[in-house]
Amino acid sequence: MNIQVATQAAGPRADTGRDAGIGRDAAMRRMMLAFLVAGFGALLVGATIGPLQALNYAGINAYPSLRPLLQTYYQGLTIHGVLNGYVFTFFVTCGLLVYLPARELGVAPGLALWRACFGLMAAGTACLLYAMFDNSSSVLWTFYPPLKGSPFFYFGMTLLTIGSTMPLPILLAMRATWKRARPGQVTPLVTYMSLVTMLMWVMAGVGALAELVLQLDPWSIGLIAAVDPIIDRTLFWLTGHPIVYFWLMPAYISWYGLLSRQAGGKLVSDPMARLTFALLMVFALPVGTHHQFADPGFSQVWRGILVVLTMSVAMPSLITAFTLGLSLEYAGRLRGGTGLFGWFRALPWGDPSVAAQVLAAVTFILGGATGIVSGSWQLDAIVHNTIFVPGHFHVTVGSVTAMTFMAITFWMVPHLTGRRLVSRRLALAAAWLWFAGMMLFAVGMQWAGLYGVPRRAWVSALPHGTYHALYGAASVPLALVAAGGVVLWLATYAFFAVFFGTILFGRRAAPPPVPFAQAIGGPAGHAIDAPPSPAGAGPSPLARALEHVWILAGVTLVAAAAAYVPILWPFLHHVTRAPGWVLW
Ligand code: HAS
Ligand code: CU
Repeated sequence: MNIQVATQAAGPRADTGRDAGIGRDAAMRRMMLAFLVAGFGALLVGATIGPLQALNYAGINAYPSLRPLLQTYYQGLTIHGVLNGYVFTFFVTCGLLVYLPARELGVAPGLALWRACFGLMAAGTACLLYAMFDNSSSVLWTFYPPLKGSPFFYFGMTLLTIGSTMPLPILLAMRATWKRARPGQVTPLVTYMSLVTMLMWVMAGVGALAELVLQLDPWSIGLIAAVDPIIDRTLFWLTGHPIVYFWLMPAYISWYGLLSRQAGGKLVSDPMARLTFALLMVFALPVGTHHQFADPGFSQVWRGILVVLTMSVAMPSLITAFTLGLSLEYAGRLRGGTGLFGWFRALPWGDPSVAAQVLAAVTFILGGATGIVSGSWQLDAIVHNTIFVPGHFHVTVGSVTAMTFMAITFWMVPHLTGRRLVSRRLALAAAWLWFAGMMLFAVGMQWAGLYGVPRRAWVSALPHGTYHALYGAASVPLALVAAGGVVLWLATYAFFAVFFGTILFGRRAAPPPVPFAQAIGGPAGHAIDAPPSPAGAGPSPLARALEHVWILAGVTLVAAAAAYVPILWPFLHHVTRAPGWVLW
């Protein structure tokens, strides 16, 4: 049963003082902290391995000295991709997308389901860790068959994925409770964005879950002898493209829902934030096959359509660039910034949470541009399977998502634990080092990709002469990659010193409230930590129209079916049966 809980320890809606409410409030904080610790614990391991891959590209082979912990570059790369891409992001997101709406609505989440979500994901992670560290499953984060890992890998991945969908029913129940008390009102912004994100993810997850449950799980335990690599790749990308928005949208929730307040201003448009989320959901699912431009088996016409659809999915991010840019400008001008760029300098750069998020947004200009390059079929032919692609995704998930999540911890850990940040300066250093390291690393990779340096290649294991003959022309960009990797190592440890230092040793202080932003022109109750005010302006017609999330979900499913049935149908009529390969 949902009950009203205290929404902010030090916020305007004070605790009712009821014991049950206080107990539940403490339980919520503990759970949220557990999600953060599990997620960031995964990042600590994953990010520690990352720079080894950067050194690999500069011709430095650190792997032989890491035996028996790591046997190969491919084992390290699998651990890096799985822990950072899935485990880190899923734990943090499944915490935030329950906790923030619960605070915003003032409604307690279903704790049993939230714990089950944590438990399933933790069990999945344990299986994955076992499978990856025993060197049985160096199948990389995409786990493409016919590469064959151990059953622990595929069952672990299945549990992790199922667990990650569980916030949806929790959110639906909280929203229903809130709406029952306020018939006809639109869902507050942060809850709306969280709900659309989870709806998108649950629909998208069907692809990978079908691949795992119908093919890879039974194959791994010998129930079926062979699988179809092309069908499985297609099912993977049905989830594998939307997953990038499952990484991006939680960061956008913070940018739209919190950052304008943290920066000292207001969100300039609540309906634009809703529109962005609705469009991301509708366009995310149909475009997965843009990862398969180089694969055989589907028509040229479809490839052309995919380019158009991919450019469409970039549109909501362009809306975000303008809405966020204007919100930041508004904050900067309120803080006294003048002139063309004075507002940018006037932002509260001394606040590590603001600095990390603004820097993350700056990296996304490069990340978005390289995404648009990859989304064009002709240009993708040049960069596909080169290190241009990891260059692209380190200035998206590696910066936007990772830095925004770090930024959130800078206010959230004090909020959850009642402990002050151990060092603002170290937190700021972590943000700037991460930004500098990621930019060096990504620019180097994108530049080297244009020379044709392949991704996912243990190039440092080649004899020196061969390495130089093949990649000598790209030595300058590859040196940037290595330098970026080393700077990222420093950033990682600066961040973790702050994160764990605050949890363990931070000085006691009054916990800060959740910095929910207020929207300009929106009703007072929109996206702020106050109950809706009857005197406020009514929600915009756009916000009202977008309130019909089930219709939007229906449109998404129809669009996804229209894009996937014509591609999958011929594959289903020409099934290839591949036995498993173990190449490591
Ligand atoms: Fe991507 C490959 C296309 C976005 C992640 N992508 C990947 C892979 C990953 C990934 C992990 O079409 C590799 C998968 C693998 O292992 O093979 N991607 C796109 C497009 C977008 C895009 C069109 N990707 C992302 C995001 C990711 C992500 C987001 C993670 C979070 N991507 C592709 C394609 C491939 C691909 C192909 C396959 C390539 C291949 O050959 O294999 C778009 O959504 C991007 C739109 C973004 C923008 C930027 C907006 C900018 C903003 C910041 C504004 C800044 C402000 C600050 C306001 C248009 C919002 C103020 C600052 C001032 C200076 C004033
Ligand atoms: Cu994609």
